[in-house]
Amino acid sequence: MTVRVGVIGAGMIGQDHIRRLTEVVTGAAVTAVTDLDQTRAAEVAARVGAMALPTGAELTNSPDVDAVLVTSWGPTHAEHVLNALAAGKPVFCEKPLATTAEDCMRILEAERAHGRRLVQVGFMRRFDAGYRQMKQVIASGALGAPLMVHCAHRNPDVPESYTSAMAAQDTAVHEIDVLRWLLDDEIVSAQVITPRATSHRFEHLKDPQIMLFETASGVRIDLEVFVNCQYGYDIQCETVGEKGLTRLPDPATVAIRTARRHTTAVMDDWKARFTDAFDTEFREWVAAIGTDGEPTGPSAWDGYAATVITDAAVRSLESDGAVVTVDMKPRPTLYGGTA
Ligand code: NAD
Ligand code: ISE
Repeated sequence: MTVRVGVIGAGMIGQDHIRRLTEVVTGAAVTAVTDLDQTRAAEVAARVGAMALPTGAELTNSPDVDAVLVTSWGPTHAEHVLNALAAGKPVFCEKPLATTAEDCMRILEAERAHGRRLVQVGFMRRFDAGYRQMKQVIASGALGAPLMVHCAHRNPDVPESYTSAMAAQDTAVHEIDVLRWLLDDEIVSAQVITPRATSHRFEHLKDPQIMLFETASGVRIDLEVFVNCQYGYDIQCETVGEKGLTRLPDPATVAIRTARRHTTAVMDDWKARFTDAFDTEFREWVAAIGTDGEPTGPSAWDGYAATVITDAAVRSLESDGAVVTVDMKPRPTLYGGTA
């Protein structure tokens, strides 16, 4: 069966995912596109032979759309996900699931009313080959119990519109999700401290930031978020256990020797670094919903958890580095919990 996907939001990542769904993944077709910018929607839709529709609601309710992909701005996600749930259609939502814990809860309640999963959140690192290998190593017990995780998330630069809170909400949110999954553990507290600020930033921005998280079992995580590091896009992750450690590999790029130097390239951005992960993420999503309609990737619960943990980190940043307890509700049975 071909899964007919309608896309809400034809900006940077929306266009990239449309290309992926039409050129990389088999078993899917993009049949409808909408964007606040209707000219953009029409251009993008025409490239792939899809309809351009005026609103997200019309797209979701179209009989030519089996599943919805939400790639609009974060504050609009909740409305589109709730519409898809009301229509009983699977929905893939780029991160964040919603920008408030309350909206995430509304989504969880709407999904639970169906008694099955329909929502997947776009945390693509779970589909990255390196993180998947690290997870296998940790789960095998070869390292003993994990004790500490050291991470860095560096972007070369960010626009003036990027705020200090976005370091948690937009950037660290990827580590927050992938570490909960990697360790199979929950984050219970967050603290954010700020070293001397780089001069390569807009004045309003606190950059870099050091984020410290603690999990329910006592693992300590330190994460450097440095979004104006200048030199490239660089993602580091090392988990130290009782008997050894496992480290995320750097992406493979050819070595160059010239002028008495031996070099390898550093990636430019997240698009290049996680291309394969995004491809796998969509292959698995299309295969899952094309088979039994139920996604198997990061759930609405994971989206909720990421939002409440980033909220705690932002509160810490805004209260001069206080340790903030994560206020998470009990996990419902639909998502592997007992509530
Ligand atoms: P963008 O600004 O390039 O594109 C967003 C598009 O959505 C714009 O064209 C805008 O007009 C449209 N839009 C906004 N609200 C809409 C609405 N209610 N209905 C229809 N169209 C609407 O932004 P982007 O960089 O593509 O980011 C989009 C989302 O993807 C964000 O939530 C962002 O956090 C997420 N994202 C995820 C990753 C990742 O690594 N997984 C990377 C980048 C962006
Ligand atoms: C961006 O929105 C992403 O999601 C990227 O993966 C991340 O590296 C970047 O910092 C964010 O701004």
